[in-house]
Amino acid sequence: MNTDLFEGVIDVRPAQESMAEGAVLLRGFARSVEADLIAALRDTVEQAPFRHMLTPGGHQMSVAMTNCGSLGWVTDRSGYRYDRADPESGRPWPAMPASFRKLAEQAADRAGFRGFSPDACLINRYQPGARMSLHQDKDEDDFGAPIVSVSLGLPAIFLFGGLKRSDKSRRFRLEHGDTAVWGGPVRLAFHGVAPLADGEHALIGRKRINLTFRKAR
Ligand code: MD6
Ligand code: FE
Repeated sequence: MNTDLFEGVIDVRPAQESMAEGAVLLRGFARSVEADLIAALRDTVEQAPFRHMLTPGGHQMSVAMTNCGSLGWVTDRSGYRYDRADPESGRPWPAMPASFRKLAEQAADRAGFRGFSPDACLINRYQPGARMSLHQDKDEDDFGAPIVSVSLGLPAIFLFGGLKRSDKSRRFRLEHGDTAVWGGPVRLAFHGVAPLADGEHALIGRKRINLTFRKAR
C-alpha cells in the first residue's frame, strides 16, 4: 500500500473548542478507545435493549434509548425520572463498563471539571431522521456536576442554545469520537440534535450512538 497517499490527510479541526463558557468540545477524544467502547456497548445492549420511550405527553421518541450505571433515565406517561431498574425487565440496569467510566472521568478532567464520578449513563441511538428537540437536562439532583457526552458513528448537528428556550442556538457538527463536556454556567442550557442525515459509518453502521454521563444523585 502506498502510505504516502495518507500523509496529507490530517484532521484540521482544533483538538479543543469552546462552545460557550463552561462547555468544551474535545474533538476525537474517544477514538483511541473506540474498540473497547463498542465491545462494552454491545454487551450492555444485550442486557438492556434499546427501546423507544414515551414522553409524558404520550409521544414516542424517535431516538431509541437504554442505560447503564446504578441509575438510568427513563420517561413514560407519568414523567421523566431516574430509576435503579429497567422498567422493561424489572432488573437493575447493567453496570457501567470500566471503559465508559474511565473515558467520562478523563474527559471531565481535561475540560477542567475535576473529580467527576458519574452514576448514570444514558445511551441514545439515532437512526436516519431521528432527532431530539430542544430540552434542558434538569432531572439530576446536583447541577454542580458536569455532563459528559460522547458521540459515535454518523455525524450529527448539535444545537446549543442558552438558558431560555427562546435564546438563539448555535450549531456544532459532532463526529465519531467527539466528546462534549459542559457544566457550570451552562449546565442548564437548552440543547438538541437536528434530524440525523442518512449515511453509513465504517464501525457503527447506519446510525449515531450518544453516551451521556451524568451524576444523577
Ligand atoms: C445527543 N445529547 O447528543 C443528546 N445533554 O444525542 C444530550 O441531550 C446532551 O449531549 C446534555 C449534555 C450533553 C448532551
Ligand atoms: Fe440533553
